[in-house]
Amino acid sequence: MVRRNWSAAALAGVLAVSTLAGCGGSDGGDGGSGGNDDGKITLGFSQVGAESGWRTANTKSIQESAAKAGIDLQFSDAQGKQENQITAIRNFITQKVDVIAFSPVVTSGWDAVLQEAKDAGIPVILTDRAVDSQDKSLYKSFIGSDFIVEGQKAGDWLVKEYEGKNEPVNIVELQGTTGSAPALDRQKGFQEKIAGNPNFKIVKSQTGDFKRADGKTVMETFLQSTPDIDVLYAHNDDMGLGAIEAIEAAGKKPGTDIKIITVDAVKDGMTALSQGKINFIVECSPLLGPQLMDLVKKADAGEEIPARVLTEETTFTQEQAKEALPTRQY
Ligand code: GYE
Repeated sequence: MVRRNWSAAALAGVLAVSTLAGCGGSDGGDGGSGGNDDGKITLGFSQVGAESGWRTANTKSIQESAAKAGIDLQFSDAQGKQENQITAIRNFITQKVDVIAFSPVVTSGWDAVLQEAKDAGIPVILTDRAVDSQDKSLYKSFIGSDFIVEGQKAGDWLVKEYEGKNEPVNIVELQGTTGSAPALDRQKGFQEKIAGNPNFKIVKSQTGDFKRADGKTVMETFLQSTPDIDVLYAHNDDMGLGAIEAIEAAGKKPGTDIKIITVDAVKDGMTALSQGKINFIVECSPLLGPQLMDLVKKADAGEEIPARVLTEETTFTQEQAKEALPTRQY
């Protein structure tokens, strides 16, 4: 009880101070760190966490491009939890930030908080991952990759790899975070492409939460239960890299005994690809910062912005990885 009283008193003090500061500001009384007292745009950004090399590169891109664009970035790390993201977004609304952007950890459960942002008149930009809200007016734009196309590219490569061969192909799949847009769509696109050939069979499919350590432990269980694995499809490089450790520990040769396809093309993944431990990588660009800042400026100015901004991406074979590695940014 005593503690509660203390924090209530402390909170009252903070509120009093920020109200005073707000009164002195040019735009009068909006207080909080979201106030435009310094003339800068304030962007509240809720990041998923730090689960992968992709995420680290994405965070760096957002932080660097905000600084370059002169945007005041309020960055919040949700540590992989949706409830933390919802709390962060509510805090941004209370602070009256100018624009909110976030990378939703999962697709569902956003309608209420997005409605709150809309009611507060704060434009929201989805970054990297989609939500399943039916009301598209709850956000202004969605910038990021087409994850279905990424899954299709992975499937296309596999179909071509086994062209003309008539043998059973046992595939294991390491899924990304359960319920996340990239996990759902990379699975869907891949399945679409391999469906036409009855030789292809996904014998095991489980989440590795986009993390290297989880990729390793799940692959260990796959190897124990399924001796004849031909192909691993991992929804990101990190899980593939963890799985490589498990495959090597089991005395098998990754890339040869078990063919490996991953998504992202971060430096560690590209290195393993160039070494022959991965066979094919579908690129997913984390460098969303510069385009996001352009959208933030336009949204803040009340300009029309495109509802969907797609990222340009390619794919890499082992040879292409060797060529691309020296100049790879992330
Ligand atoms: O592929 C994975 C990360 O949402 C596209 O999240 C992103 C994915 C990326 O953890 O490595």
